[in-house]
Amino acid sequence: MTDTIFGQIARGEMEADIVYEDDLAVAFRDLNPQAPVHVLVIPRESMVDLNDAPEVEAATLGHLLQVCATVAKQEGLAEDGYRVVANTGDNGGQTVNHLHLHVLGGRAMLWPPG
Ligand code: DGP
Repeated sequence: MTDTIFGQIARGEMEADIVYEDDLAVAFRDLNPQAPVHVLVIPRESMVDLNDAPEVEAATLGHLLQVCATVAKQEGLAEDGYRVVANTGDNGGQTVNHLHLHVLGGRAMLWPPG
């Protein structure tokens, strides 16, 4: 499995502005925010992207969504709404090969995305 900067953040080897963490997941602010609130939720376990999902514990994947909801509530996004995105592969615009969910909020999102 390729090591990435997110793997280093998950192991506490790289600094990040962490807003939530537990045994399975870490959530931290995106370095290049695309919205007033932009948090990345990653599994501690290394997986490249959603293509790995069938081989991963379903509970871990479900937990990542629960962490997104926890973070959204914590950041005051729950009532007005927010967007959760998993960019996957080249066409998805993925640049870091460690599964991550973007939690974006604090403004109205456009649809369709670019
Ligand atoms: P994606 O394009 O879906 O792979 O998103 C990767 C995001 O990660 C991008 O929005 C910028 C962010 N990012 C890249 N390197 C770092 C870093 O070292 N720290 C933090 N906090 N965010 C990073």
